[in-house]
Amino acid sequence: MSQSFKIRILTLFPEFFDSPLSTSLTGKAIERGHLEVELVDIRDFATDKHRKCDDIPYGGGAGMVMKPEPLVAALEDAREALPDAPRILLTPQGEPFEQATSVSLADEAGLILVCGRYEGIDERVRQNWIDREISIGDYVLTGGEVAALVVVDSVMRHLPGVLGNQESVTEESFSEGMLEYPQYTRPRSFRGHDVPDILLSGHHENIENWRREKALQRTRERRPDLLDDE
Ligand code: JET
Repeated sequence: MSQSFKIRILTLFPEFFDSPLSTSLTGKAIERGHLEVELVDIRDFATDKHRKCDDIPYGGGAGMVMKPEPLVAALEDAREALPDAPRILLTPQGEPFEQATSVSLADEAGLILVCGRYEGIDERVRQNWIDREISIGDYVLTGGEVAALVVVDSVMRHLPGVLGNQESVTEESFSEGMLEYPQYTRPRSFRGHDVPDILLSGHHENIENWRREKALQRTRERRPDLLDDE
């Protein structure tokens, strides 16, 4: 089996990750040794007695800024552990995180994910100790933790051995780059709403064509932007 993919997460709230990382497919990937997630508490790198990690902004204004010293010490420690992994800051100012981003991150020599809190991190840290900035979407979160979980969940699915055959085949199907076709399960009739007859026909070619048409129709209606290039 291929070596375990290592992700180190720098955060002020390591406990935030406990249940999401132990549950579902991510939990399985960790159990089976495909993925290793190291949670590092930035506060452990603060040297003063109050273990202070934030401070007021120069120039004034509301809120607090993450102090450089503990964060850079945590980043230096991470560099030593994962010398070739990109140091990625989760921030609304980053490049948009897309499926293609996720696929390419799975090809890196591990990841170092930095979760910002407060109004952000000191600009000098961003400029000199961060390789890349990623945004999971145009909204503001309380901190980068939820965004880091999105990245872990999505990247994990591209690691060799994580998805079973069934799930991999679904990913490669014609609907790649389009929205998914509608799914149904038993019962055949539910509170007066029936499953389309074609899905019960056993005619695989007709079913495939129907699904392709539904996926296309749904994509045209909801996300025409997905059909623009290609
Ligand atoms: C986010 C990521 O909100 C998001 O990330 C968390 C966050 C909140 C506040 C500040 C921050 O860092 C900013 C910074 O940039 C240099 O220091 C990050 C929304 N979409 N993707």
